[in-house]
Amino acid sequence: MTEVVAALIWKGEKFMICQRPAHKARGLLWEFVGGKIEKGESGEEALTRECREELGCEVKADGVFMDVVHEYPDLTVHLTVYHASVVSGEVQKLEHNDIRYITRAEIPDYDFCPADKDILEKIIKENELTNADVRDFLREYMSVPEHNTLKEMDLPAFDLPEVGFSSAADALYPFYKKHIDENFYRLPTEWLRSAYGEDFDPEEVSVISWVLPQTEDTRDKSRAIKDCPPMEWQHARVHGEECNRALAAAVEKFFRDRGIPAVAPMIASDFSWGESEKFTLVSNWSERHTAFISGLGTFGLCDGLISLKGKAARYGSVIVKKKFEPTERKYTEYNEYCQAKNGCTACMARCPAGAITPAGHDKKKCMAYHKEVITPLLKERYGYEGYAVCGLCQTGVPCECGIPGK
Ligand code: B12
Ligand code: SF4
Ligand code: SF4
Repeated sequence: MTEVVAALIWKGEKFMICQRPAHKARGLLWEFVGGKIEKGESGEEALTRECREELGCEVKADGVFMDVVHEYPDLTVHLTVYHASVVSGEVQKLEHNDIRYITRAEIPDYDFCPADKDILEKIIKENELTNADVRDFLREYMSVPEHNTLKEMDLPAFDLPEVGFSSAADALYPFYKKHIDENFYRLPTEWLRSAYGEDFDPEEVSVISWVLPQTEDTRDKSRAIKDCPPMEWQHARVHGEECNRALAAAVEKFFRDRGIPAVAPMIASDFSWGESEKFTLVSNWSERHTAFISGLGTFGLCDGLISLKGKAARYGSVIVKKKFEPTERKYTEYNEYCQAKNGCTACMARCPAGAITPAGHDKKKCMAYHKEVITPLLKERYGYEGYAVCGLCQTGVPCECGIPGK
């Protein structure tokens, strides 16, 4: 059996195919760039070498896409196809008759080597992703202990995520652009434009939003304290947020590996914060407003978003050029789940800074408490000098881990 490797290289929604030279076996048929593994080489090393020889550029393998065994009359090949990307240099035609980037829809226009049949079928099928496939991917990813960890505390950072979907064509996106800051906050299509340098039709774009609920252990410990949250909460902000960002990167890659343009604003190089007269501090993408639009929950008096898993949680999202069924918003008001209108004052009582009043959340007082009280308290109590957050208003309240009254 001949061991062969090949590269599946996506450029946006198109992938690379190469036409074999006329004088070789299977002449003028199309294939994926690659070749035989030489003695002592790993699959990845062989792929890099073959691409250097055939394309004149540096290509990096990034996980196996699939492998197949195919019997030709003259040889049997075990072909392993890798997700790969060009990391440096320009693609050149050093070996092939032609090199093209094609969309899935163009596959029938080309005659491929027979060994590639199952690979092409998988490429087509991978586009038929459902909401459930995406939710399963997120939950499976976060089920891996190394992906969901408070690190030195050796505890999971979060419970498994709940996932919501919205269309970029939802009227709430332009509504929030105006509401937050027209010159700063970006629409989903503006994020894609910035990442890919082209325009996208909002009808074809979806936003995947998730909530990562704090664990019962972290919530229990935070609930027991009145002035400064425990180290579990701090680590959930630091290491938990690292997991949240790694999840965003994994979701982005999940789509990009399938030739679907995707961007995770929170890890994009042009994610930024700014000062706002209306909202004190704003970022150019708001995870909470995205979760609200994506059917995950509504805002509370303290600003926190109350999801179906409660308010003690972190949020994340990825924008993709793919249509998904939007999650139904089981609410009409932006603050529907909050019980302040029925006299709830629990988050006001929990706030040691007096930053929450019936009028809402005073961000300046909240920020001052973080800096002036939490930071020195954490140092004194735990010798901790890292990024310090409060978040006491998220626990010991009726909206801590579910929709109050439901
Ligand atoms: C800046 C920021 C802060 C600032 C300012 C907070 C703020 N409310 O904006 C400070 C440092 C104070 C802060 C503190 C905290 N933060 Co913070 N923060 C952010 C950040 C980076 C940006 C938020 C932003 O852009 N806000 C913009 C303005 C517009 O939001 P807003 O004032 O909340 O919006 C209000 C209006 O839009 C109104 N509204 C909504 N729809 C409508 C419709 C109509 C018609 C009207 C009239 C009004 C209206 O309701 C909203 C709430 O009142 C986000 C991450 C992100 N990129 O989203 C995290 C984020 C919001 N923070 C988060 C967390 C967890 C915290 C803390 C608990 C600290 C911690 N890590 O433990 C505290 C909680 C403080 C609090 N009471 O909210 C979470 C949210 C958790 C949750 N349940 O909501 C986020 C999403 C981070 C994450 N990735 O999960 N944060
Ligand atoms: S504690 Fe009560 S008032 Fe505060 S956000 Fe939750 S439900 Fe609303
Ligand atoms: S994070 Fe702390 S200081 Fe800020 S509003 Fe909540 S309880 Fe108050």
